[in-house]
Amino acid sequence: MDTGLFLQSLEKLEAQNKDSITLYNEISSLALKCAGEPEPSTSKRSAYYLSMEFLIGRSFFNNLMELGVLEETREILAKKGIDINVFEEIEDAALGNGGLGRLAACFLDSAAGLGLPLYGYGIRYKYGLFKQAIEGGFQVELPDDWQRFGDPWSIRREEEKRLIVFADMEVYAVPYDMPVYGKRTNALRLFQAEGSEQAEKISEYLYPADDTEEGKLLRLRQEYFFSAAAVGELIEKHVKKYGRNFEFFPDFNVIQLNDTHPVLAVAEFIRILTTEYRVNFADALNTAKKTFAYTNHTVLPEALEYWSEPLIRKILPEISNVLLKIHLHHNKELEALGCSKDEISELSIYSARGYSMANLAVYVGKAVNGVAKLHTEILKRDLFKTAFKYYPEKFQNKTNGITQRRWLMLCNPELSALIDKRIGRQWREDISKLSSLNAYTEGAADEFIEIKKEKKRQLFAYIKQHEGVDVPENFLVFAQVKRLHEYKRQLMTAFAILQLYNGLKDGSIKGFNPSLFIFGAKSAPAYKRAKGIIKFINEIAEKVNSDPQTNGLLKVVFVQNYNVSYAEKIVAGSDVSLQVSTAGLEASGTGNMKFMMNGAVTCGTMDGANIEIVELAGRENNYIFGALVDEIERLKADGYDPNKQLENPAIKRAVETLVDGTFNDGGTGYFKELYDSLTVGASWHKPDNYFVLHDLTGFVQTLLKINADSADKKAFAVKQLANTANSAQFSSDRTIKEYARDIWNI
Ligand code: 26Q
Repeated sequence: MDTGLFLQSLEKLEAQNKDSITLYNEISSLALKCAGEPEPSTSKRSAYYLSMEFLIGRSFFNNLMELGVLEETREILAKKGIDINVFEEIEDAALGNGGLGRLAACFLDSAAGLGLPLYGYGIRYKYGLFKQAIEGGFQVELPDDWQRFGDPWSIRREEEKRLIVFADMEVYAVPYDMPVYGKRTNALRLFQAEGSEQAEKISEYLYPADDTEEGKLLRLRQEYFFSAAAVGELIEKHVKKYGRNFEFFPDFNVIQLNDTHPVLAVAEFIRILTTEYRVNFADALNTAKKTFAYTNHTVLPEALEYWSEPLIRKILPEISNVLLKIHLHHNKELEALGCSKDEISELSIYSARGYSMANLAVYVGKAVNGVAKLHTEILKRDLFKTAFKYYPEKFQNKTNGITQRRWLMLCNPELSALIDKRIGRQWREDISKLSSLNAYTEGAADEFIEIKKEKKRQLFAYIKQHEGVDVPENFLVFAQVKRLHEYKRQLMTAFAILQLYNGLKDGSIKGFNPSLFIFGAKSAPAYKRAKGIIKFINEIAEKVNSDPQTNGLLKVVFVQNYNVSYAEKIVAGSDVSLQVSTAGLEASGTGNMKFMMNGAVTCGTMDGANIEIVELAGRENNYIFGALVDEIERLKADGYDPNKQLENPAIKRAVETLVDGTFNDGGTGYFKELYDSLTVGASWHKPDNYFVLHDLTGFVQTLLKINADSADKKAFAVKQLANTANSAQFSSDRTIKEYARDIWNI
């Protein structure tokens, strides 16, 4: 970064009579120019991260911070009478919908921060994840036209566009590079589809509805489009530099598949080698096996991808041929390994359901990793049990992480300053140093309490402005913010709140400290039960917040349009992180890590990375409840009957509000459907498939315990600070170092 030039030019920048969007574009463009272009890799091997999602959030503040000019920019603008916070009006780039996409963004940040050559490849969606409004308690989806603010952080590479060929259409993939700043400048390369109105549809929406044949085709096109563009480009670069010596390709390139969405890259890779360069199939496959690695992010059966053969054949006949060849080759290998018929059919890439992208990824991937210890164990034990039997060497764990630059330094400069004061600034370069803070959890507790108060003030002001809800400063803050899904059990939290409310009303709960529950979540537009849960929470919020008997003690707010920028405020201003998924189902979670780093205690189940969090920060500094994975498995085997739980009057009272007229779902039938899902089962699920009622009582007791413990402000702050002090392990710097060492060899 030419800091001098940037600051000088900024001083001279004419700011009068310009609106904030114009200024945002001018300042960003200036910074981009002074920072210089992304660097081509000088190391032998580079890693490429293929992902359908990159949930980067707002670039402005983060990039200026990474470039080391955020504070000066703030000051120079202040002199011009401009509050830098006006740029908070610039909306996030939400080119992702949740953990997997945010993880990709954290990884890019960490790799750049560590000086490692990692490049992201994805899609430049015209519209990101929908903007959510809550109207009458219901989720309303609005298009996210993020580019209307301009896109000053992207560089269009017209001259590097590539033609992507489908049987029925040809499409240009035009790259846009977003620099990723750190010790080195890497790039996130997003492809935009162009060439015709039809073509443009491919990069129009993130997750188009795929409940119709047309929708499925569009999604298939998206997956192939960016995978083929990425692989085509890497092969072309290799040939230019080293000729057709593809056996050396893996010496220079490693491609990480972020879940199965980019797995068609494998078939495209083999297609190009075999048809365009006349490499024989077996050699091409072998090269692929040394090039690709696969990360699994979920064990939920409904999220495993299958592509029907006719669908692929229709628009990608050559890919279909390649897939079939891989399948046959794989089967032969399995026979040679001595697999039984059943094992072969289980591992089969092709079956009656179509092509299994996961089986393909496990077969071709040189490494297969889960994203937290428990998750990886479950992959080895259940989902990929047989694959693990035959290829145990492929399986690895890489526990997720988050970037401390966005998730601590940027979103919580106050806490960062406290850390500086106690242990010096080295932790900013080497996050492992953060553990020295353990010596100051007592000594710095009072100061921490003041900082938490300040972050709450900031959060509450924002909530007041955006949701119209007033929260007094003394409230203890519980937050559950994440995608809306039944397995994450926002519904269980809703019932728990009702139990607290009932207990406060009838006097059975005494000495309760004022508490706020924050929810933030988007539901997939077609996911009816999730939408019902949003409405239910909003009905509860209205009732609880408007009851003068309790509203000095209990408040509920469902924030609209939860996104990265909202998260930055919520993680810094919360006391208690709610991570209450059914054990075995949350692969890792990363929100849990953000809260931990900002000094919140975890109230959660033994699931995903929660297990590692309490292992490191101490069980005594967190609050664990609920059935363990083994117990869940036993309950399933023994025939769990949720109706038994309803014999408990407190549970019954809370659950019956779904159907007894207490709340109104506006005639949608949502609440009855939720009730049925718990009591008789809905869709293909058993009743209470996620064990909400089973874990509810323990949850309520745990909430009450936390509430009581929080009365000793100092002791509670010590617990919170212990979480911050032990959070270095959850930096994505650590995760990326592990990928670089164990999988990428960069
Ligand atoms: C699958 C088939 C068809 C259409 C869409 C999908 C699909 C899309 C997105 C399936 C899954 C996803 C996203 C998954 C995801 O975000 N998983 C989360 O990944 C995080 C990072 O590893 C973990 O921390 C979370 O636990 C996990 O839920």
